[in-house]
Amino acid sequence: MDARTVLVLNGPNLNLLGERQPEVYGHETLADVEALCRETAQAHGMVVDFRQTNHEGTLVDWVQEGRAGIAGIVLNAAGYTHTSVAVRDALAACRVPRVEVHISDIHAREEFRHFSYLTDVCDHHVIGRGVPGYAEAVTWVAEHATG
Ligand code: CA2
Repeated sequence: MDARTVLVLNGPNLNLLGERQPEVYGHETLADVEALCRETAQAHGMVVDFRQTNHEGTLVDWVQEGRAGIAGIVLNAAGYTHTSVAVRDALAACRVPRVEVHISDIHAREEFRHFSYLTDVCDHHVIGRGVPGYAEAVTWVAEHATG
C-alpha cells in the first residue's frame, strides 16, 4: 500500500451481499462493490485495496495497517459498528482520512443499529445511500488524501 491506496474494509456477513434481504441491501454482490470501488478509484488516479473479514481482530489489524502512509480508509464495519470499542480505538489511532459507510440507513432501522461506536472517530459518513455510497466514500478519500 502507498499514498495512492484507498483501503476499503468490510466487516462480518458482507460476503453474503446479494444473497438475501435485497429490500435492505439491494441485489449487488460484494464483487460488484469491489468493481465499483476500483473503477471509482482509478478515475481519480488512485488504487483500491479491497478486503472483507468476519473477524473483529482481523478488522483491527487491517485498520492498524492503514493508519498512516495511504490515501485513506473506507470502512463498513457491519455488525461491529454497533459493538466494537476495539475497532473504534484502532480508527482513533489513524492519521489518514477515515470514512464510515453503511449501505442501509442505520438510523431508520432497529434501535440497536442507531448507535455507532465509529461515527465520531471518522471524518466523513456515507449512510443509507446503497452500494453507490461506496463510490461516494472512495471519491471523498481521493479528494481529501493526505499522503
Ligand atoms: O447497512 C450496512 O451497510 C450495515 O453495515 C450492514 C450490516 C448491519 O449489521 C449494519 O447494521 C448496517 C449487515 C451486513 C450483512 O449484510 C448482509 C447482506 C445480505 C445478506 C446477509 C447479510
